[in-house]
Amino acid sequence: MSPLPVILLGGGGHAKVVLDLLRVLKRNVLGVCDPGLADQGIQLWRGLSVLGDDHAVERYAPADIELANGTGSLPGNTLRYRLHTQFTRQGYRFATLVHPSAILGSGVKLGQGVQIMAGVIVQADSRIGDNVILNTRACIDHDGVIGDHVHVAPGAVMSGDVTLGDGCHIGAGANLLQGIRLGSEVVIGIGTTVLTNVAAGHQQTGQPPRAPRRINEE
Ligand code: JB3
Repeated sequence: MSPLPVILLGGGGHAKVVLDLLRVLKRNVLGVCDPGLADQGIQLWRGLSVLGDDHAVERYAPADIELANGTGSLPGNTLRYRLHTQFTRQGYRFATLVHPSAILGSGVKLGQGVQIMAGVIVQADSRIGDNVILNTRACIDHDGVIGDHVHVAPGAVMSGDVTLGDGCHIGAGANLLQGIRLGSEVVIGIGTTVLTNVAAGHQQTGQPPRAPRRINEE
């Protein structure tokens, strides 16, 4: 059975990357819903019809289409989460998209609406929750458990057996030591190295370097 046609939600930065991915996967994209584009009277966005705001989705039965969440998730912005939960409650499904350049190990399980961008590596037995973005070149090593609505930003590295609670944001280029556990809604800043567990609702940012020492000094 050929995959269902797709409607893209959002027409900003993240949506450009999702649209490229849909096209690489040769998905039939019916159009984009974005209140911002619609309010400006824009009818065509990157070759796609602007269908209107999100109510335009309701012209299609849930069984006839899939949605692609083109809104990104940054700390403090709940739009991506709200779109996913609202439309899922209405019976719509979100396409799970994996870029052909990504590498998935054996036993990897992906939730609904997961977006795995170019160059991502997910190693054996990792589990990725619903509505997760594994952004460009992110890496989840073996036995990772990634909760729902998590965004792992470009180039971030989770060593083996890392657990991220729902709604975590892992900044670009961050590194998590093996076995680390983050509670829900944790924010890790760009480039931060995480060596200890972080409790739910906390953030860890910054990277104070240690003072320079002579090489070979004890
Ligand atoms: O850093 C990276 C690699 N990506 C970032 C991504 C994770 O988050 C990116 O650089 C941006 O910082 C951000 O991308 P996003 O979410 O696409 O943000 P922006 O470029 O500002 O576009 C948001 C779009 O959502 C705009 O076109 C808005 O008009 C649209 N929008 C706002 N409210 C909405 C709604 N779209 C829909 N469908 N429904 C809404 O209610």
